[in-house]
Amino acid sequence: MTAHATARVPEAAARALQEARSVAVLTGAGISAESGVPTFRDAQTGLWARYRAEDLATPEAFARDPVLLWNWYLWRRRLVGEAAPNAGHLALVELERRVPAFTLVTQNVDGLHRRAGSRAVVELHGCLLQGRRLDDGAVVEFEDPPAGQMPVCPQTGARLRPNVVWFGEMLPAVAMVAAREAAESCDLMLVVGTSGLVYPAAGLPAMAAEAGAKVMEVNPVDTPLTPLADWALRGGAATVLPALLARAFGTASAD
Ligand code: BV8
Repeated sequence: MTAHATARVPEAAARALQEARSVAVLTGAGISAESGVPTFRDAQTGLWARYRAEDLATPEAFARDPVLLWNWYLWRRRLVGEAAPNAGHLALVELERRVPAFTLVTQNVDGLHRRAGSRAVVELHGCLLQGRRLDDGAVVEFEDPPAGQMPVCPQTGARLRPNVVWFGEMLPAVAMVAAREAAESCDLMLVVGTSGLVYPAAGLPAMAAEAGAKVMEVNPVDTPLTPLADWALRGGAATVLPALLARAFGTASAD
């Protein structure tokens, strides 16, 4: 039975976090919303409003129109470049310091968890700050190209694709193994800011629950994952996560 709570964090939820020896966190685009990075399903605004993200984030779309795809990713890179980690990202950095075993599995490609200072980060869907060489698959950092040009590898000049996982593509095996291990070995899985629609990432909370973990969801609204949760903390991550840590560890809350 899921205990719903608004910004007030139930004592039992705080105690579960305080007593957890191994915590796995699964984050989605919602944790970056309060950094000004639109969520995956709200991102299509302005000139991108006429496209569905699911239709753009595919190998077919890139093959059909690499210029359009790169313009979409360069626009998102600029959004992310102007964004800063928020109190929700920072609360997870604090949590990592307090828990003996901690893994942060993210579906996000914005790099904000690493910028916040999280260390044990598993980027299931890659990172849009990196490119991948089309000829040999090597992953490289690159500067935004001059307007109207496509990014190329600064070392070899090879054409690049964004280093992200598109729909219909396999997730990086190493990342998926690490994510599964974290889900199956944790006492508590925190599910933050995800609509729970994209697999295999959305299957991780069920894996954790089946392995005996407690599940705690942080989201303003119910999702398909809510029935799995022992606690559903209703609110924005930048408010709820600091409040949760304050109740569990007595740290300074965002309030
Ligand atoms: C795979 C990178 C094996 C790119 C992303 C048919 C053919 C092929 C595949 C499939 C198919 N049918 C189903 C599939 C599987 C498919 C899938 O799941 N599709 C869905 C749409 C049904 N999955 C795949 O294709 C995966 N690969 O399965 O390979 C395979 C291979 C071939 C054939 C079959 C199987 C690859 C999936 C990876 C796709 N790449 N991103 C890019 O970003 O450009 S996924 C994309 O969605 C992002 O990574 C995003 O993170 C992710 C999930 O979305 P969310 O993070 O949850 O974001 P969303 O906007 O949806 O929700 C935000 C949430 O935050 C909301 O709940 C909101 O309430 C909440 N929120 C808002 N504000 C706040 C908040 N929460 C807290 N605080 C706030 N302030």
